[in-house]
Amino acid sequence: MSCVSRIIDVKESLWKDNEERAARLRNSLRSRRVLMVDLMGSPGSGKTSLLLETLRRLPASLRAAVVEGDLDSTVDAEAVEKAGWTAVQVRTGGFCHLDAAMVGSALETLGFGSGGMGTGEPPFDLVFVENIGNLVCTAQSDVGASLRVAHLSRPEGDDKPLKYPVMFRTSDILVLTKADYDEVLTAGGPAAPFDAGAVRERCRFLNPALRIFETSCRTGTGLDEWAACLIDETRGYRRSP
Ligand SMILES: Nc1nc2c(ncn2[C@@H]2O[C@H](COP(=O)(O)OP(=O)(O)OP(=O)(O)O)[C@@H](O)[C@H]2O)c(=O)[nH]1
Ligand SMILES: [Mg+2]
Repeated sequence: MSCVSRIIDVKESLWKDNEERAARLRNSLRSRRVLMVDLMGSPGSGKTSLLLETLRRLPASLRAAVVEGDLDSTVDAEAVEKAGWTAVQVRTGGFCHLDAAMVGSALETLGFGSGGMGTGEPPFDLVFVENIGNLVCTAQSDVGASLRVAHLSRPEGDDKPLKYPVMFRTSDILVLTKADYDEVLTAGGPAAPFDAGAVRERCRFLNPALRIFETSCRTGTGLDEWAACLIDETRGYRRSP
């Protein structure tokens, strides 16, 4: 066997191991009626800002916690804790995405039992995982969440579904963030409006079931609607068999 095929085998087996662990984690959380949400998107797309606005809008009866993923800082976890919520930081030390084992360890720290897969009454009903800022690898790595939310900010441009289709194909929800930005400089051209219609059309082609929200943490646009959707998801999840 050549070196190259051995490398491919190892990679495939690592992905497979992760997929199996993620499926077990998802089933375990589901059986305990816990909704875990994977928040993905480029660095700076507005994940933490939207998360903080979302947490503020949750009813007090919903016990929520946050797993923060970063290469090497505790900035976002500190911001979440400062706002009064429980957060656990996973520092990947250079790894570009979270995987099910990392998230399982974080859940264990939150009190979900060994590898996040204990039994009995869970300490939280809703867990947000803010993944590493990355539009590529995070889309390919299953962390065991039942709801996958992609974030795309207007300044990133409306061509992203064309260039990074996996993220848009594999997500359940897309949030178009920073709706307060009107014009975006296009590569090699003049400033042009961000074409949300084109994004919707490109996404419909990739993933007809994708639900799309538009939000702005600056003006408040769409925040209540987005939070209401998430609250509905959690309630439905807690009722589901
Ligand atoms: N104008 C505007 N700026 C925003 C909005 N949301 C976030 N920002 C700004 O965008 C920058 C990045 O926001 P974050 O929430 O930290 O983005 P992030 O995706 O969590 O970033 P990473 O965790 O580093 O990947 C900050 O300066 C925010 O203040 C918005 O709706 N409108
Ligand atoms: Mg962040």
